[in-house]
Amino acid sequence: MAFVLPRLATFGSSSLLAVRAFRIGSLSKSTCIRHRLPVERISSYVYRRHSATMLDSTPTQAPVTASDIDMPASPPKPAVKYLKDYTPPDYTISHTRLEFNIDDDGLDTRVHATLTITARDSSKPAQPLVLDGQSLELIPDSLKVSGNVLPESAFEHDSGNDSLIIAADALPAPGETFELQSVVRIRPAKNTALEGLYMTAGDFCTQCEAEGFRRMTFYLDRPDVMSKFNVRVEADKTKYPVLLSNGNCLSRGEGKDGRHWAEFEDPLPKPCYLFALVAGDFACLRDSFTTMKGRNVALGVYVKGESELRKCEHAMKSLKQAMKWDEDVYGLEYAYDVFNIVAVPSFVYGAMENQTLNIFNSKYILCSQETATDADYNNVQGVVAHEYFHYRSGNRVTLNSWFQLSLKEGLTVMRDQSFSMDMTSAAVKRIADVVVLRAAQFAEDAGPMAHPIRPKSYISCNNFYTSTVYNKGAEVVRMLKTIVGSEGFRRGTDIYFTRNDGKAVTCEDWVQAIEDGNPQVDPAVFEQFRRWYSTAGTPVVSVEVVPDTANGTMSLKCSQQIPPVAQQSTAEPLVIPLRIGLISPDGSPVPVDVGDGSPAEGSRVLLLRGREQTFVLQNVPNGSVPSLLREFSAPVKLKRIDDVSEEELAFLMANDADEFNRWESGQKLILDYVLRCIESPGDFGSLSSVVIGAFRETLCNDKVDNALKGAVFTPPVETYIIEQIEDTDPVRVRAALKHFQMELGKALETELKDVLKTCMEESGEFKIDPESQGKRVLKNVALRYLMALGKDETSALCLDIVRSSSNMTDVRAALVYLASSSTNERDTAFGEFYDKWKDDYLVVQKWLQIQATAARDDVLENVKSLTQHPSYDQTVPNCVYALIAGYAAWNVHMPSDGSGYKFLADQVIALDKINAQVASRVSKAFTKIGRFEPNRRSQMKSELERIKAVDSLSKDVYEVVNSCLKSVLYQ
Ligand code: B3K
Ligand code: ZN
Repeated sequence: MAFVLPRLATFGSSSLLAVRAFRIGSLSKSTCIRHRLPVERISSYVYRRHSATMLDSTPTQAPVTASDIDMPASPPKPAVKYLKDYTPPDYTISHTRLEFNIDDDGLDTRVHATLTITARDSSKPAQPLVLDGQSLELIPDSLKVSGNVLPESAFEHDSGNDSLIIAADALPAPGETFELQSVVRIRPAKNTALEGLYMTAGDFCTQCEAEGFRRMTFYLDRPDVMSKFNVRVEADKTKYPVLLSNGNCLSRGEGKDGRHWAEFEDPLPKPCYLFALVAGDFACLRDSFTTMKGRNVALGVYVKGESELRKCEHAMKSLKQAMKWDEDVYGLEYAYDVFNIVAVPSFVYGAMENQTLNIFNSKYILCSQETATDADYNNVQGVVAHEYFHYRSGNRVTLNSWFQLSLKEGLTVMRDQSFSMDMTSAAVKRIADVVVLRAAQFAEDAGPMAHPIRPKSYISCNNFYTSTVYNKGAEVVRMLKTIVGSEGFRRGTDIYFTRNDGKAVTCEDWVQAIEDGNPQVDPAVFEQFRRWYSTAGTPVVSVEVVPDTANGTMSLKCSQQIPPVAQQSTAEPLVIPLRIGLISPDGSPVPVDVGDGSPAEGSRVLLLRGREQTFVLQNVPNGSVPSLLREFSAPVKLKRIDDVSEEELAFLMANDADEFNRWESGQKLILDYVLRCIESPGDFGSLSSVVIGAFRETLCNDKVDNALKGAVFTPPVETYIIEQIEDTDPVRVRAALKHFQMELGKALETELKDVLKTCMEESGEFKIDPESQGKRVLKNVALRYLMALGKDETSALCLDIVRSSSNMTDVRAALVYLASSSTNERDTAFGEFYDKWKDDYLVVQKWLQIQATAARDDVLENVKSLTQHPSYDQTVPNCVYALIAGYAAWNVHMPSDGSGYKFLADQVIALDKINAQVASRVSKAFTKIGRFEPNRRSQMKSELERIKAVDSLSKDVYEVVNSCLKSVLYQ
């Protein structure tokens, strides 16, 4: 798997570029403006095949013209941006006034902008003002500097390159503040990219992160430009009665012809990616929150109609819990008077943290017992909290560039995970987060798009909203907390939030604040810790446990290796906190004594810093068993070099005080068995009595929480197993997993039936609390194993649940089990379910996803026909994620004839014309190319080449496809 990718060509000095670069279009009048463009702008216009010539030639010639250059046959390669090239902006915008005149149909919305601009460094020579702008129609003579219309010769609107360039000599001298006015026409109804201002279900809303603001007006669309905003929105009053934007509403009024307007002011400067505007017809659930200083904050959750109001109560409750938790745990109070959330059906992401006006994918707001599962309820709680927490970690303290994305996302994910651990079952939440990390992030870290949590380069920053930036980023923050302790972490966060309030900062500023809050920690630890921000790949920590019974010691001989990954062949050792414990043979905890005179009663954190390092534990009773990497204290792969027997894992499963590691030991038992089955496909052995006994004991142990039992019985997902082996045949993986479930189901049939019966009898009134949810988890896990036995009575029970259960958790689970079966009940259940829920789009999306992810040979045919179903709409991201991304994640690798890959490539090509970000997300299924056996690899390669050859492919899809193809080349 080792490969090193060459970088795309970088370019030389800016003067060289100035004389050799040319643009697509607008060549004639450009020379006076062009020669002052910054490097990053010009490089994106340059055809790569000319780069070698450019770098070799002498930078003294006269500007070239179009006729001097033979046009390349291949399309231009999108430009790469590098972290090392960051420079602050030439200009700042202290104030932004926007007026949105919204037309009824979304085909001719006018945006008037007045920007108050100053050169950032008045001692520097005047620079051209280069503004971003995409899909904007500039109204003639609307561009004015300090009230004077700019002549056409003074600016260049290059729609091919999404920019507006105003010549330096058309602007006031550096040091003088000036106003720039413009009017543009936009067409929200035609905006299928769902960035900027767009229409969803007849309403208008915005999405600006990362670079959507430029689709509404010409601007310095980068997070280190922070501005105060005043906004006026005007629209038809009947069609769009609700008008919202950031901050406080200063005034409202009625205009002519049934129109109305509202004026908003956001007093705190913010980057434009946090701008938001909504105009539509919504119902609102209102509430309020009293802050720790006694201030009243008006809260609102806006949804499509009155009937949806009861479905946002959980979201409102979660918001209030999050506001209180941030005060209690971080001492952070909300400072505005208003906080609104608007839920919309068409949204590319989960939600967006716009200042005071969050906009959400309705999937993460709406929930009711009948339509949402327990997982949905927990997701709503987590996502509402996440977006609220961004108010501080992201909004008040923001980023200086998109390379620093993990600064806000890693920290905010860590904060939302801790919040959910406090609100639900801590161990089960931690397990769920680690399952996601291992299945998604570890795979990403070993694939063609591996990158550090702070990427060094990108083509499209939208491609880097990844599991690495988010989930591994959260683990890195969590490790800092583990190293400095809870109190030290709070001292550090206090410094971070106070020192950087209102600033655009970097990951470096974050680590510095934690370091400054913790002078008791050796600064060399922080220095080394910073490497996590620039190192890709999942470290492997190998541990050999060597007991010395004569001396009563136990040596942990540790080493760390960081495997070579895309664009990184070697890496320096990292600081890895290993939380460990010891268990005596009778199951009781043993204090961990590292010989420093203060043995720890429970767990102890050891810092692995060298490539090899041995820790010697003292006063260890004979036969004690170590519990390593408790709570998953670092995002690493732990390998025990000495053999760990099934008996030892069973012992840990029963006795470890760390619930995470009880679960982990069970997972190891399952994984070892499944991997053995994969190796010997014709001859699956039976499960050992030790394994069966360990699972039986967990199932029947009254002291173990039901939700934890459910997690223990949930086998590792296929995507995780695939990462454990080379040259995988996914058909074998599925067969081995299925066999494991049949074996365990057979062995524990009586106990599982008892559990199912008890849970069904005790289900009682529907509640959302850890205990009730735990019962549902356990019940459905029992049903899963019983269903694996293929008995008619179980499929009949599943159908009965689909028909009669009043909660979606149980209904969905039963549908999932039926989906992979070949029973008559399957078709009946899916038919009846659709008929019942066809008017509820979120439930229909579940129906699509369950079919796309079923373990059956005919899934592809079914998915193809579902793309033609009246309920499937390829312009709605949730539909695509449910059906196409669902299929891509679970089934695309199954057909051995490559038909899955062909279908996926067709979908990527079609979706790219509608929404590049959605297409790019779907295309990431191809990043698994390195994992599979040669036949599948070559099928994927052909499809990737087909996608890459498509005319006007988006840079988003190009970047993914190109990385995958390069990884094949360098394998
Ligand atoms: N910040 C948004 C994600 C925006 C994605 C832009 N490509 C949601 C979040 O992480 O909170
Ligand atoms: Zn976020």
